[in-house]
Amino acid sequence: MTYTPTPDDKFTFGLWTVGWQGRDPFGDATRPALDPVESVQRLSELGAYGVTFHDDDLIPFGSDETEREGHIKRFRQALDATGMKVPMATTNLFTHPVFKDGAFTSNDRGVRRYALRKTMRNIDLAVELGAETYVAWGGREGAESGAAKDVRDALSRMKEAFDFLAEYCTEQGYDLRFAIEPKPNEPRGDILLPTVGHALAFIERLERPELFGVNPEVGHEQMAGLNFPHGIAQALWAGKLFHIDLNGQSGIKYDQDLRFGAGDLRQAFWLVDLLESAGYAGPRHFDFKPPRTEDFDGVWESAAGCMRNYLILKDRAAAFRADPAVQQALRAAKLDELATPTLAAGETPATLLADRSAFEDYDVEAAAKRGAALEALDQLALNHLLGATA
Ligand code: XLS
Ligand code: MN
Ligand code: MN
Repeated sequence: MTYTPTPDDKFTFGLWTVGWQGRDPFGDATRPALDPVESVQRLSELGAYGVTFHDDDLIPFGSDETEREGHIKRFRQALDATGMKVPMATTNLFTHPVFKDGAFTSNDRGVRRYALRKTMRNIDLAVELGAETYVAWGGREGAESGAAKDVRDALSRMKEAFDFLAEYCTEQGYDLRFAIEPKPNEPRGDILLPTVGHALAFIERLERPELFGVNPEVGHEQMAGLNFPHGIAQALWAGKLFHIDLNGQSGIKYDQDLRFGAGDLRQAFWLVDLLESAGYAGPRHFDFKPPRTEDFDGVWESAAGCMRNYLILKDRAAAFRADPAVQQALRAAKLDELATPTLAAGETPATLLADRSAFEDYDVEAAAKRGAALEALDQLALNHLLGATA
């Protein structure tokens, strides 16, 4: 096994990931700006399938029309020359000071209308470049204090924005779906739609819910102490996993955006196992930040590491599933029974009430005594993850 990525693996990277200059709240940039054209070339050489972008990653904020066309032209040429794709794009609604109190939910109505226009403009470009998914991360849709945001009004404004954008895409005949990206906090003290669960519930209130899914990010759920694979499983179950942001995070702290595989390795293993066994067909998108300790060698090293770690985990997860000892342990732990409906076909409340074996004659003590056999199963998983199956 060489774990060398190819475009068939569908690995994609945001221009803002390898292009991150390392500016953080306590320190200045440690790396110069990276030309998007170079990112396309280098990522293609490393075996990636494509790149994604915020409008401002490609076209610096404030560029005039001629400059804008120039940036798009150079980018398009790089895509054509390398065969790299753009499956997703998104809007930067958080860097410019105008968005300090949010975009779609800013208290200032003029800012909200400006945010819609900025988004519509980049949707047009996304579609031109062949994107199928439009991500919406509400970076500054939130508050630091209680009275600052009427959350019910803000959710109404958020719904208004998404309903409007869906209407726009439908009118234009765009084949584009939206993926809402949850995050609990950072840069706001608290952000609206903080978890996958909140986003899934919100989507059902939209006028065209079928056009909306989620773009969960590993670290964002883990910042809230949540189990990422469980969130992904629920999104898959709901038919809403439209996109995914892969990276690494070590527990409940600031958004670390480590390379994929760093941070919680066990959750990374179960995540890859889930995506691969569920047949997730979308891009494996890395949204990470090469640490500011690194020069450009370190940047490309960490980008390559994201893909390599995914492929290693994919291999380990496949070996785990194929192992006869694991299959036996899965049966011992009754996973096949969980997949069997609790009620027989056509069973009604009356037939269950009439079934004495379900209650009156049920040996509840014997069932309570039986071990669930989950530890043996988990140790087998750990053996596979660590490559210690001998
Ligand atoms: C920030 C988000 C952001 C989105 C795209 O925390 O992860 O990078 O993925 O705007
Ligand atoms: Mn993040
Ligand atoms: Mn993200």
